[in-house]
Amino acid sequence: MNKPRVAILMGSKSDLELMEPASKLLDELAIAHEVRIMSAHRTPARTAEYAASGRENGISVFICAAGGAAHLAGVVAAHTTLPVIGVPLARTPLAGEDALLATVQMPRGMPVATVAVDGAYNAALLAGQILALSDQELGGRIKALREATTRRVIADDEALAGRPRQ
Ligand code: RP5
Repeated sequence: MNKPRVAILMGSKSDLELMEPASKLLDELAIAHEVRIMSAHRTPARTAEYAASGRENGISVFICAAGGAAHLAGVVAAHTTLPVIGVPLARTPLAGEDALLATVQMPRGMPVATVAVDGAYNAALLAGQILALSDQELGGRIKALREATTRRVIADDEALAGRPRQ
């Protein structure tokens, strides 16, 4: 088995379903990854240790997802200089606005590349694009995916344009 290059972390098992598109896309792109539950608040020492040892364990990019007071991505960023992508999740009555602000408003010197609320797919794609900087074959797979996305939108448009209107 290949060693994971991307770590998908989430604050709770209850976040798993929302993060499945990330794992699925990394599988499609043949990027070895692992999915772990790490909480900034409930397992702070374990999370800090995991983040700090990421580089020596072969991780290149962290994807960190959490809802509510979403401090996971920020805490991971505080313990590594590897790139950290934050995914705010809509898990409370505030519909993700809380998690978005908690994830994106990092202090200078501690960046978290924050994607949209529930943006698991784009987080995985961005992780792939970062890895592709030094992996030409992966770059080719990402290019093919982009082309497929473009073709799908054009096909949707053509199907709609061909439909008679009242
Ligand atoms: C956050 O609190 C987690 O990331 C999750 O989105 C939310 C709720 O967690 P549970 O109470 O379902 O474990 O830390």
